[in-house]
Amino acid sequence: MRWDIFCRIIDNYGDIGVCWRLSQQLAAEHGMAVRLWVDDVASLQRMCPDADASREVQNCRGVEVWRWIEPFPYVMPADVVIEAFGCELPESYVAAMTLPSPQPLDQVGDRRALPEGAKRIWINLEYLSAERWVEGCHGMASPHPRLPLTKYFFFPGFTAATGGLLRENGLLAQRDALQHNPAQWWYQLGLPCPISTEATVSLFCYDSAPVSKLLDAWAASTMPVRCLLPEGKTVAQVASWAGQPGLTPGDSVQRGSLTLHVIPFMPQEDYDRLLWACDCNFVRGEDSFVRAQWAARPLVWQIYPQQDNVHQVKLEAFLDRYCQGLAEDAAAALRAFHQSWNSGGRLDWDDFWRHRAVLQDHTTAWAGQLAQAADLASNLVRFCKNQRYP
Ligand code: TRH
Repeated sequence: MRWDIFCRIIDNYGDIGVCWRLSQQLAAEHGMAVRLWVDDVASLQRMCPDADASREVQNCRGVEVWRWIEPFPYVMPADVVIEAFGCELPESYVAAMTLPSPQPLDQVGDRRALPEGAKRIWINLEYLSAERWVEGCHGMASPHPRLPLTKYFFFPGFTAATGGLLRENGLLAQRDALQHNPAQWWYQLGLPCPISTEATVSLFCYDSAPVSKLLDAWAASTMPVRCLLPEGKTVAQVASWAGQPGLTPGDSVQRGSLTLHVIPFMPQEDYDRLLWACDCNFVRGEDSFVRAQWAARPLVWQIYPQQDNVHQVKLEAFLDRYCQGLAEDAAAALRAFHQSWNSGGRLDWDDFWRHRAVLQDHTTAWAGQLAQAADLASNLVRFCKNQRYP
C-alpha cells in the first residue's frame, strides 16, 4: 500500500518525531511506500542529519520526504492518508481523494489506481493519552460533512484496546545490549563511564519547568548527580543559574554534588541510546516520554502544558496507570515529584531518588508489560487492511 503522511509542525519536535519514526517503520518493517509531507524539513534534519533541509523532495532512509508547500501540488492521493495530530489536509488533496480512479497523470507523474473494490483510508492520528475514554474513541469513524469520505480516529495508548505505542522491531534487544555494556557509548559521547555511586540523568524539558529548583536540589544532593543536557532552550536557564554568560555543547558546570554536561542535540537514535544509558530520564511531550518508557529506566515526565490545566488530568491518568503495583511510599514520592516538576513546587530529589531500586524494578516490569501489546505501526497496518475492502 502507498501511504501519505502529513505533518505540520506546531512547535517543538514531537509531531515530526512521531511521524518520522512511523514513516521509517512502515517502510522498513511493513514494506509500505511512504511519502512524508512536512512543512519544516529543518526540524526533521535536526533529528535525522541524513535529511537535507534545502530539498523539496528527497529519499531518506526509504521514505520519500516532501516539503509540504502551499499551493499544494496536484498529486494522486495514496491508499492510506494519515493526517497527523489534526494538521488539516490541503483542500485540493481532500477533493482529489473523492475522484474516481484511475485518474490522469498527476503533477509528480503518478497514475496508480486503487485496486478494484478497495477503499482509500483516511486516518487522523491523535496525540497519546492514558485517559480511559481513549479506548472508546479509538477507531471511531467520522463521516465528512460534505464529501463522500470517512475519517477514522486512531489513538495511541497504553492498552490493547487502543492503537498502542511506536516500537520498532529489535528496539528492546538493542537497548538490552547497550545497557549490558554501556562503556562504548559513553566513550563515543566523550564522557567517562558513570560510577555506581552517582546518579546519571538526562534532562529534556520545557522553559516552564522549575529548572533552577532542580539544579539546586541536585547540587545539594547527598549523592553525586551527573546531568546530560542536550542543547536547547534549557541551556540558557542553566547558564543563568550557574552565573555564566552562556554554555555550548562541550561545556560543563560543577556545583556541589552536581556535574552538568551540555551535549549536542542528537540524532533520534542516539537520543534513544542516551535514555538507555542514563539512570533516570527527564522527558517531555509525547515521543521522548514514550522512548523513556522503552528505556526501562525511572523517568520524570513534563507534560505538554495546555490551557485550563487540561494536561493535569492527562498527567494523573498516566500516573494512575504507571503506579499500579508500585510500593506505596515510592508511588507517593514519584507522584509528588511529578506534581512539583509540572507545577513548580518544591523538588525533593533525595526523597524521590532514595526509591531508585524499587523504581528501577517497577519501570522494567512496566516496559515488559507494554511490550506484550502490538506496536502502533503494526496496529495501524492491520486496521487499514481491515477497512480497505468494505
Ligand atoms: O518536542 P516536544 O515537546 O514535542 C511536543 C509534543 O509532541 C506535544 O505533544 C506536542 O503537542 C508538541 O510537541 C507540539 O517533545 P517530544 O514529543 O518528546 O519530541 C521530541 C523529539 O525530539 C523526540 O522525537 C526525540 C527527539 N530528540 C532528538 O532526536 N534528539 C535530542 O537530542 C532530543 C533531546 C530529542
